[in-house]
Amino acid sequence: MPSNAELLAIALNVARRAGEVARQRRADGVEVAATKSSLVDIVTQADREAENLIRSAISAARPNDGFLGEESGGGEGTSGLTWVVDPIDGTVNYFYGIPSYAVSVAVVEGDPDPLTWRTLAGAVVNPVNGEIYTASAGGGAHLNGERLRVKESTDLELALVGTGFGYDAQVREKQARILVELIGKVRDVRRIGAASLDLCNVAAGRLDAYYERGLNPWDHAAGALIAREAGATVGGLGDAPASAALIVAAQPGLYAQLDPLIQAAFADWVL
Ligand code: LIP
Repeated sequence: MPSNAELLAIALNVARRAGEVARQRRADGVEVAATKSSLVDIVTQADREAENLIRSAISAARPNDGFLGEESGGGEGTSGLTWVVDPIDGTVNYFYGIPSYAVSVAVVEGDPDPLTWRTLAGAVVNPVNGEIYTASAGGGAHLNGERLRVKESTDLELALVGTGFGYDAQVREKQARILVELIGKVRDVRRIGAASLDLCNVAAGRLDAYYERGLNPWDHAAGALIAREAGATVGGLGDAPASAALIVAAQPGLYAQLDPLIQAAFADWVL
């Protein structure tokens, strides 16, 4: 079994290469290649090209590992490791030219299920501003090589909280109603549009907390490890790990204040 540092080196290499492809294709001009779960859930040719690059490079470096990618789906391996990849997280930002999107590459041990996997390494690369977030299990989290540590705590009413909304209109309406319950209790809210960057912002202290329901595994696989290795508490619905049902990430002291409010707000929304 390779070391976490060796796995991180692979994740970082392929994320940086894919980020350069995404950046260049954006500069060349981007068009919608297809829609997925709804008319606003889009995929571009660059998404597909970036994921193909990542999948091929990982297959060459780690031929027995599994793969789970947003655009090309899954592929079982025999090594017990699976690479969980979002080639362009923040696809709508990318399509509109908003400079907040990232390549997210993580490698997990066990089944590719956020409720049971153990994330070993992850990299999130924003090719627009050159910010490279990395983490390995037990090895800490870094931004461009500088160690990241979250603040110990922030009072709830002073907390800057990130969140996001889904591609289904009825889901967005429910998410908005929950936001109405919370927004008056915190400093303010930010909707950045890429879960991987939201989680990295928590790790970097640029957000005090982040929560969202409806994420795919590839949206949060790397960012959740980066936030956790920076000292954030990361959890899900009730006592479960983060998953599509819910992800909450915050400084430990703030998590204790905010999570009960979030859990109560989601309690009426039966999945
Ligand atoms: C996005 C997430 C974001 C969420 C968006 C979308 P994508 O992922 O990163 O947090 O609010 O609806 O799911 O589709 O850009 O890879």
